[in-house]
Amino acid sequence: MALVTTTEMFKKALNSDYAVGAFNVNNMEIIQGIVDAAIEENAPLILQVSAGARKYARSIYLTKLVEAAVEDTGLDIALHLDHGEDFDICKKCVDDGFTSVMIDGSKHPFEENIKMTKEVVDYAHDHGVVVEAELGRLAGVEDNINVDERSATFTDPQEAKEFVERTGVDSLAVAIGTSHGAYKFKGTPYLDFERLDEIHKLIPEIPLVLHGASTVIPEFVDKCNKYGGNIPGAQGVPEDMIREAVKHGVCKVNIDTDIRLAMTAEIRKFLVENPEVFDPRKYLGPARDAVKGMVSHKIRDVLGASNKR
Ligand code: PGH
Ligand code: CA
Ligand code: ZN
Repeated sequence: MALVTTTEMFKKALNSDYAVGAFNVNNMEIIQGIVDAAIEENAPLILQVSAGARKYARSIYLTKLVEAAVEDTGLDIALHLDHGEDFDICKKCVDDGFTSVMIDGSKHPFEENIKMTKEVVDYAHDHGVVVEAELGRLAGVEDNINVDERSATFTDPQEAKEFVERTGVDSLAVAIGTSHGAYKFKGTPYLDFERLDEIHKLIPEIPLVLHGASTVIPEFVDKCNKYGGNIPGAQGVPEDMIREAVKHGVCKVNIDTDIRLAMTAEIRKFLVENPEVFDPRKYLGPARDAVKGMVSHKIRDVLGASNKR
């Protein structure tokens, strides 16, 4: 039992037909719900923490909670920094015991992205930590993509090859049409699988990462709205599209929004139905169960990662 890097997890996933779930965490109940699901499904697991989550929870609390999960359950878990924006935060996380960090230089010009990524790779590898980088920009919901804009923002396959060769990065996040949050598409969902395929064929040994991969599960959106929420028109990546992406080299699938929705739906429902209750355990407990149920479903039915530990 230990905090482990993603190296072994990705090696197995790359040569097989499943992907490892990477779930964003920022408190105890979320961590426990996810870990319980991974145990139940006997699945490999990445817990990831953003800079915002580190700030919210105060970084040491999250690290210690994840260490507690490892000690409590005997599960191998990779602890990953999500969207590190510069060398400093990546270094801090390496020094804090993270086993994997993401340097997200995707908003910078190509050469600058390479330079930043290389610097993080050098430091992280010296300390036995693996690195994810990103190339191309995730589409926002306002970017109603036409073909020209697509090639301007989506990951260019040839650039991806050059990027990986020059940085020595361990895995690569690609932009093929997903975006963060609960409003990913205005009309029909679209992902550029041809592009994904081309990238995978050019760098077959590099595990690809799909950000913005929440499905924005309608059941949870409806439940939020039914119990006083106001999130109309939310739409994510259909589950079938995630399954398709996993067939084309995607080894890590990032999920944050679906956790937020599962939790909030449950808390909203509980508080509306039990107005006399004010013990946080009474609603955070069911919220934890809801996270577990949702994550089990993802691992089993979407990522195909059950019994792949
Ligand atoms: C993600 C999560 N985290 O890095 O990419 O994306 O908003 O789709 O959960 P979602
Ligand atoms: Ca695979
Ligand atoms: Zn992301």
